[in-house]
Amino acid sequence: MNLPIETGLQSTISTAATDITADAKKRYSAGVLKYRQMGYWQPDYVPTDTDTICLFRITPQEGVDPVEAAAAVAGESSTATWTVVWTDRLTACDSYRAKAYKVEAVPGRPGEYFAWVAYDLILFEEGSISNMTASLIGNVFSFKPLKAARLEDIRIPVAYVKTFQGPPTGLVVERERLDKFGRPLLGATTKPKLGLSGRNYGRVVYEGLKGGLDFMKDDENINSQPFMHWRDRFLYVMDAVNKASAATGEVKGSYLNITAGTMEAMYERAEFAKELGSVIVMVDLVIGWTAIQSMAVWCRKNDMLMHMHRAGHGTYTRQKNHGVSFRVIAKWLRLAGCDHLHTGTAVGKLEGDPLTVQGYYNVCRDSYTKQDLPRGLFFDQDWADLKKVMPVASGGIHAGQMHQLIDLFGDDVVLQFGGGTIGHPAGIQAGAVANRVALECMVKARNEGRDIKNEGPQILQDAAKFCTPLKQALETWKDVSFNYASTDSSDYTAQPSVA
Ligand code: RUB
Repeated sequence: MNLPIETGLQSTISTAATDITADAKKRYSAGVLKYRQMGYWQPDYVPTDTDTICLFRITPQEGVDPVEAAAAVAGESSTATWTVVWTDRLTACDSYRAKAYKVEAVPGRPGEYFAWVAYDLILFEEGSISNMTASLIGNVFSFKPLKAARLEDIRIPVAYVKTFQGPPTGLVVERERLDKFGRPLLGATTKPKLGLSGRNYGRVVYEGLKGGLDFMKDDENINSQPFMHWRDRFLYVMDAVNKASAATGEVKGSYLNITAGTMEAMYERAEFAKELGSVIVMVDLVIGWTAIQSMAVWCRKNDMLMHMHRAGHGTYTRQKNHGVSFRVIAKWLRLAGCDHLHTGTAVGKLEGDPLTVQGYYNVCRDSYTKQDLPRGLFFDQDWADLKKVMPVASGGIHAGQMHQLIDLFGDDVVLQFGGGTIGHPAGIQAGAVANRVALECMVKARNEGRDIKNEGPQILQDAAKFCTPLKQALETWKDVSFNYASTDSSDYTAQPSVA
């Protein structure tokens, strides 16, 4: 019977190969071996162009060898179980096994290690994020020898990228359909989140769009509650969109949240949105990977934009030592197919430091993402011409931060001010005017070569002399900041926070 060859606990990294797969008798006799002995640790392995590479942050339990922990992650996220099984020999197990090939201590984080693991292309079904995630984050995060584990980053091979359709419309075509270029798009989330009747909801949407916003947006938790049936919402919202478009001569939209309890209900809601002439529908991340991919296919067939609200992501993305980084979720979502993706604000009410958040934006908008450790990007990623996702900055932002937002994120972004529109002291339309004027004066100043990062407050004050709504917005929210330490910043650079 097999027994683990090395006995005793280790506290240092021993990276020597302990693979005994060459000796079939030793390797495949019944019993228990260490994962590193079973071939899940291969320090000489060189990943191929078609391998998926994952970087895990692991925190082994006291006394657990980090290399064995890395091998266990590779094993449990691919072919292994806790004991030797002879049925391995009925498969091409040497190539099917994921291989942990590098382990390094995380700088400045005692007890944490980075582990690089490579997966053969054959392990994942084409075009299925559900399948890929069932392996990569299926069992390993509950594994007892690990106190914590986090999937920090992933390199997806072009061969696998090409099995996905990606965003139904993409950033470039979105701009063409909306006929809006050279500036960020502007939006607002209708507030309060819950409770408005259809008619009042429609009034909020009209006011926001008429005042100068490009989009209004349903919130993540508005579906079809007793106070407002979804059909009422869609009817009143589209009435508002059409009236505002006619009044302004601009293409307008409002993200109709089609999230529902079943796929059938979501399709029904999407069809109705299309029938009413909406250019966009919205889903929440909580609907799950398969539902997201199905809705993306529907959107592509029906020339619709798909807005993704990342509702729920903080339950697994926020803590630095456990879960899945949002940069990985963003990569999966680009493959799965969404046109808009909430990616954080850096300056607002919700988690995210500036450089880390910029890393998420790059994942959405790059043709080829380069390794960028200060932004948390560990791998080069070739997107193989997959369409680009429009990132969305949303959550606790207001007109007074316009210079910071444009400086951080550039033009290809939707800036969404919910409370920062609807909470304006002179009303919703005034709130929208304030945001549109702040945006346009800042883009103009930037295009004229001014240093908006530093001169931004003065540029806004100058514009406010001729725009009372902007003046009121700046006065109302001037002291508001969410200056808290970030829970998820890069391991490779000091993070300045932005108030
Ligand atoms: C926006 C709001 C949204 C967040 C979600 O309201 O609360 O649900 O954007 O966060 P407001 P994220 O503009 O009034 O803060 O975009 O980070 O997923």
